[in-house]
Parts: sequence; structure tokens; C-alpha cells
Amino acid sequence: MAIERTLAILKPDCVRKNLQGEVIARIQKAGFKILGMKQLRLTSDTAGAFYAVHKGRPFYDGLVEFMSSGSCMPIALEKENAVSDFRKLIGATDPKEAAEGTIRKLFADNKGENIVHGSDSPENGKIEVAFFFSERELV
Ligand code: 3AN
Repeated sequence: MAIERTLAILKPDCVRKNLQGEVIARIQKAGFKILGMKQLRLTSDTAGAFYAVHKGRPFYDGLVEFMSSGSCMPIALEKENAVSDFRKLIGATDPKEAAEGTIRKLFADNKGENIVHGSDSPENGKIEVAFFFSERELV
């Protein structure tokens, strides 16, 4: 299996609930290497650009509003098979459908406020890591 990069974002609900440490510990225990991590507040323009693929979907405006509602923490991760393994670790988008023991099952309230983002393909992993981090910031 190939070494991949994936982008995690601890979303504003994760930060508001003070769950950053809990979630990061689970990510580390699952064997992911943290290449870069930062805290910032997205503007609605930047959140809109990040989620541009969802533009036009009924949940888009709410998603942009939520993602710009407070601090979030983008984290660049690396591991063999990182994209698929990270999605397994976080669970389904809707926490009601997420498997037992997954981060979303444990901590998320609903499909919109679901604690954490994970890239959906190795190609998007690279693109999304580069959205938040310059190569110099990845160590
Ligand atoms: P995932 O983050 O599991 O890859 P996507 O890429 O389908 O899910 O959706 C991106 C984000 O949009 C999700 N993390 C979630 O916060 C939000 N979202 C997706 N579908 C819905 C929905 N039906 N209602 C509200 N928010 C949604």
C-alpha cells in the first residue's frame, strides 16, 4: 500500500466542545503521523472555496456558515493507506450511521456538525493539504 497524505480538520464543534486533545490522541493511536497542524478561523469565502464541490447542494450555505462559525484545526496527516484508514477512524458522515467506536459516533451531534473532516481520495488528500499548508510547514 502506498504512503498517502490526508487532510483532517477538527471542525468548530470539536473546538467548542474542547475535544481537540481527545480526537488528536485517537488519530495518533491509529498510527497517523502529524506533518502539520494549525488553528485558524475560516472566513466564509475560504470555507466556500474549500467546499466548492458541494456548491449548489441544499446543505452548502449551512456548511459554509458552520465552518466559519469559530476556530478550526487543519491537520496534515501521513500514513500508508491514510485516506481510507482515516475515513474508517472517523466513521460515516451521519453519526447515526457511523460504526461503534468511530470518532463521529462517539462525539458528533449530526450530519452537519460532525466533529472532523477527512479527505475522500488520495488526490484530494494532496490538494486539501496544500489548501492549508505550504510544503515548508510540513515536517
Ligand atoms: P464527508 O465529510 O463524510 O466526506 P461529504 O464530503 O459528503 O462528507 O460532505 C462534506 C461535509 O458536508 C460533511 N462533513 C458534512 O459536514 C456536510 N454535509 C454533507 N451532507 C450533509 C447533509 N445532508 N446535511 C448537512 N450537512 C451535510
